[in-house]
Amino acid sequence: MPQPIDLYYWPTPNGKKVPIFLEEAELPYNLVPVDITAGDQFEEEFLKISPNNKMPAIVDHEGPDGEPISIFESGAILIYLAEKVGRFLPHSTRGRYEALQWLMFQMSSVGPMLGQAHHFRQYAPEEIPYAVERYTNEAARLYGVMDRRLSEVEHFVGEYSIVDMAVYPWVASHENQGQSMENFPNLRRWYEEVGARAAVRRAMEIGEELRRPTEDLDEEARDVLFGGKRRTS
Ligand SMILES: N[C@@H](CCC(=O)N[C@@H](CS)C(=O)NCC(=O)O)C(=O)O
Repeated sequence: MPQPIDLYYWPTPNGKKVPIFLEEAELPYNLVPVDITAGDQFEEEFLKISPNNKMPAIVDHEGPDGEPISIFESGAILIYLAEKVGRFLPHSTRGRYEALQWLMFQMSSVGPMLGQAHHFRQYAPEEIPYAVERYTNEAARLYGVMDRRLSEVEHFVGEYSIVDMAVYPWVASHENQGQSMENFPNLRRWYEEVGARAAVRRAMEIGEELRRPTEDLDEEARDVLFGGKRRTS
């Protein structure tokens, strides 16, 4: 019986990528809540695992050499887990690089830009039309890139992979980013298909009870997430 993996987690799009994998692969895990609205991400013990003060992170007590290993950055976690179980990352060299390039696209563009669109549309204390327009337009451009790709292939790299797991929770939040699935029929077809998977449905509910609705983010929480309470040392 494998030892459970510790999953340092809060229910956000980046967080949800990892339970999607764990549920798909049926790997046992312990949820360790990291309340990023209360500042848990700045705790000394957590920074040892995740020095950039962000979740998700994992500790696998049965690492590659039999010793515990900790990993931060959701893309690295997904690659690690895929290699651990030998699934959800193509085995051929060509297929592997195809997956890695789309995963990097998710990590460097889809996550950060859609995150900014959400931030300026919902969380910014004052409306900044330039920022709202810039990031909403960039989100729409990225949705277009994904829609085009998914007009050619069933999933981002043909077979269902860690790329789909990384993109799905971000697309699930499309309304917050000012996007309508009506405009992206191929992405919508993919979104509905991936969202119907039992493991994805289970994962998307993980830790939902922990979340505070946007309107409940009080001044203190906003300061921890976006303001002067963000410690760097
Ligand atoms: N590139 C990182 C981003 C992770 C990330 O942005 N996590 C956010 C929540 S979605 C977080 O923990 N924020 C806490 C903070 O910035 O203090 C990854 O994909 O793992």
